[in-house]
Parts: sequence; structure tokens; C-alpha cells
Amino acid sequence: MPLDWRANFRGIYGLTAEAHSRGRSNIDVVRQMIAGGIKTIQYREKDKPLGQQYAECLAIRQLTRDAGVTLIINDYIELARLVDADGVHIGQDDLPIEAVRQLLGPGKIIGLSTHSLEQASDAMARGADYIGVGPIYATQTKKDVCAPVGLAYLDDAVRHVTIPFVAIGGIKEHNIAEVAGRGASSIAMVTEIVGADDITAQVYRLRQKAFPVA
Ligand code: TZP
Ligand code: MG
Repeated sequence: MPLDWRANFRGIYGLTAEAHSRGRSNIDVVRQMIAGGIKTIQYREKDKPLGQQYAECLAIRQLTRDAGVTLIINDYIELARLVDADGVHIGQDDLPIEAVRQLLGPGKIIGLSTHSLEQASDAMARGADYIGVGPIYATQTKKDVCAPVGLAYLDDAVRHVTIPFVAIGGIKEHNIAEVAGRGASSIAMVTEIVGADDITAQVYRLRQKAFPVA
């Protein structure tokens, strides 16, 4: 069955970050995220040799494909191509979307981090498949992160963004209901998931808090 990435996108969006995973490997973390019900995972590793990232991504591609989970690679387009990931996630200072599309070929997902409605409009006009909206709250997880855009940009995004978007940055168990309540249907978290005692149980709890089933 072809991957319905838009359906997968709704819910919790997981990201890897081995530095915050308390000794667990990215592969183990991904396995536990999937067991908890995460349907979209971004492989994000800033400081690891690329060869090591490649080996990890091959294993993670197998796990995600078997589970029907969308796999997005942060930054490294060549890595995404090599492991046949479903797409890439890039930032404002990376190659333009049109160039990334050319490198990736058709049918792949391109996500772009945005921090204002102006950037969101530009991303939509240039053909991004989804955007990241954030950081919603203060976060220590990302280096060189801009100041929190707060809930104001999230409210703007809910009203004006016509492609899927994911809220990110400083989202925790205690504020996730607020983010979901303001209309974010996809919510990304790093440390609140990868740093949990029991990742699978944590994902399950976060899903219930954000998107309780009636
Ligand atoms: N992009 C914007 S904020 C962020 C990224 C990757 C880090 C979010 O990490 P956390 O631990 O969920 O605040
Ligand atoms: Mg980047």
C-alpha cells in the first residue's frame, strides 16, 4: 500500500537525538517510538560521522517501512536518497526548495522550518509539502535557535497555512494540550520523548493528552 504521509502526519511527530537519549541508540529509540504509535519520524543527528548516520538510517528505514511509518531525514539530502527515505526536512539557511526538489526527484516530501507567517507564505509559494512552526516555547535542544515565536504564530498558522504543519519547540506533557487545543494537528517533540524513562509509554501518554479519543 502506498504511504499516506498526510494521514501519518497527524499526531505526534518524533525526532531522534542521541545526545538526549540517555544511552539508548537512535535505532532503539525509533523502535520504541513506533511501538508507542508514532507515525512520522525525523532522523536528526547533527554531530555524527555521515557513515554512521548512513548505517543507522538503513536500519531505521527498514523499521519504519515495515511499520508504515513516514521517515524524514534532517539536512542530508544525499542520505535521504541513499536510504530511500520519504522526504527531507530543511531550514531557512539550506538550499532552496526548488533545488532540493531537483535533487530528491518527484514524489518526495520536503518540510521546511519557519518562524513567521512571511516565511510560511514563501514556503507554500515555493512548493513545500509541510512546514515546521516554531519554536513555540523556549528550548535548549536546538543550537542557534531563534527566540520562541510563541502561540501567536501558531494561531496565525492555524488560520492561514494551507499545507500540513507541525508545531515544535519546548513542547512537553504539561503544555501539549494547549498546543493541540489551539489547532495543531501535528506536534513534534525531541527531549520529552527521547529522554523519557519509558519512551513507548511516554508516547502513548502524550498522544492521549494531545488527541484524546472520545
Ligand atoms: N526545531 C525547532 S525547535 C527544535 C527543533 C529541532 C528542538 C525542539 O526540541 P524540544 O526538546 O522538543 O524542545
Ligand atoms: Mg537544518
